[in-house]
Amino acid sequence: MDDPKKLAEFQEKIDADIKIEPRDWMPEKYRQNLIRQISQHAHSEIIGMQPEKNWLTRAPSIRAKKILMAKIQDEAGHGLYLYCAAETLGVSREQVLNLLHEGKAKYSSVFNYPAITWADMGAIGWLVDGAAIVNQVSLQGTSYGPYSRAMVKICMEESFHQRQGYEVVVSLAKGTPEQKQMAQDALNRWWWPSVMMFGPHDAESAHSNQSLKWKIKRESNDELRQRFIDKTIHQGEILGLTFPDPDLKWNESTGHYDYGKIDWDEFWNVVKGNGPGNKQRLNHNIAAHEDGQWVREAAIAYADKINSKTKTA
Ligand code: BYC
Repeated sequence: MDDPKKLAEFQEKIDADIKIEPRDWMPEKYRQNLIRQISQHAHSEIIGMQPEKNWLTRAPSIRAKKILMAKIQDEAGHGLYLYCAAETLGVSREQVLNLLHEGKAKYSSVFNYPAITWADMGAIGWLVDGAAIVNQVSLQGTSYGPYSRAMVKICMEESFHQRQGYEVVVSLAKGTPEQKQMAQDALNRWWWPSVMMFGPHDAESAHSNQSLKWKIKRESNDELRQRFIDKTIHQGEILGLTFPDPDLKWNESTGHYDYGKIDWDEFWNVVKGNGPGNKQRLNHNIAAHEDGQWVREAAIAYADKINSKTKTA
């Protein structure tokens, strides 16, 4: 049990929008909740590289290849940055990776879908990064200092990613009828998984109440989902693309788009490990980690060598 006085002081700091820093006192549940969310966020960035790396060798031009390469590299940076933020809470990189590899830690459901055409590179940037930005701009205001600062840097790069994807979609949508159809097909397949990225509806969201009270999250899953939908529809319609949701329509009275029912059975099925690509994604991450063992050993040996030289000097 946390000391009630300390708990009250902590809540006062949160209410006053004072950031919590690694050495500050924090309730154990706050620490655990942050470790959970930040490490899962990091896993998403790292596993999220996989659908895109699939197209590096088949990009339609050197320009497209260079841009895609830079984007994927950014995602790796985001993951490493976020693992460091999690480490400031007293957990090791090894611990969080073990939880992922044992299937106990989650990563974003959206990365378990396959990227089967070049148009998917457009849809991922436009929709998946587009959804991620909405979520991450909100998280810039999170109460934990290292997470908040990581979000500021990450959001700058994500906005480039969203444009990279939209540029691919624009060029396909304005191309031949076959190319436009590729863009439409990618939109059809990536729309709902992107809408699901925001997590369960607020009433079903296990962590939201406490996370909002502690300002780990600044807005609810449904608020962010609605913002993403509202800002994205026009971007598709202007290209003559249609969204795979017959219930999508502008609601004059709410000032938002109404949207259809989300298939939560599909969502939970994917989250529980049974989506089209879960096994492949996780196995690939485990294999890459094992292949990298010698790199980690070499880095540690090198650091030891430098340290012993500094001590003798
Ligand atoms: N997928 O109580 P809730 C990127 C889980 S990568 C899987 O609402 P919370 C990119 C949730 O974890 C950036 N699981 O949770 C990279 C919880 O289970 P646990 C991706 C999900 O945390 C490469 C349970 O459901 N962005 O942009 O309050 C290429 C109940 O949910 C999902 C982030 O990671 C899901 N979609 O709110 C391209 C954002 N949704 O942990 C692009 C950071 C929910 O109790 N994370 N669950 O076992 C967050 O903002 C929050 O964690 C969420 C969920 C809004 C996702």
